[in-house]
Amino acid sequence: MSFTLYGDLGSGAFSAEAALAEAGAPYRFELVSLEKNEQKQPAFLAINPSGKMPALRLPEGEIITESAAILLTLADHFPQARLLPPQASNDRALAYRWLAFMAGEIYPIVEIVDYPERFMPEGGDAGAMRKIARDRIRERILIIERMIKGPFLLAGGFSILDIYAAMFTRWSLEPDWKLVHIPRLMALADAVSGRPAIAPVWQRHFNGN
Ligand SMILES: N[C@@H](CCC(=O)N[C@@H](CS)C(=O)NCC(=O)O)C(=O)O
Repeated sequence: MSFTLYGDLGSGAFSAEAALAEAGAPYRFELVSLEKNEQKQPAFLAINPSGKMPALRLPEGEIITESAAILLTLADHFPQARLLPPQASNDRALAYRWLAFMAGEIYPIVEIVDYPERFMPEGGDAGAMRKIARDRIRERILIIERMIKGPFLLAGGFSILDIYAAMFTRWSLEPDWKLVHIPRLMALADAVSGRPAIAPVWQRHFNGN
């Protein structure tokens, strides 16, 4: 029995697919085109009423949405893949902390960058709104940058946190800014994208960038 992942390339579906690949899980990728706005069509709204990707259908049939919930679910399903540190460890608590931070404090602002018109009155200045959103994302990404001590976010090594953090380095940030301000996060993204199981997934989603 296999998982079905719904999403587009270059979207949050990357994080779910990278975790599936890292766990060696059987899955099928069902393309939902952002360009064609398919996430807002009835077929996909029946899967996720909020019209957002990724969505993951478990082998048992249940649908899970919200990228952080998907990553945690996959870590539970595949304990041998060690996608999370041991239960009740210090690192496990930190994993929850930073996963919640990225999901709650950074990811929602990506929607403002992508669709500023959703957040302002008609005729408003979308460019100005997008700029403010980008500034907030940069501030919050810098918080992640500062807490990286080793190659990965947690002292104990690679986890789903790294997959998630690496994904945010591909969105909304200018190349020059990234080089100067988030060298540790960029090195972390290189380490994630170079993992044997994730490398082909990264290539498909981000064309190797
Ligand atoms: N809370 C959701 C946010 C997902 C999200 O915003 N996904 C984007 C793609 S990266 C999306 O589907 N955007 C389409 C839209 O908002 O219309 C999660 O964590 O998975």
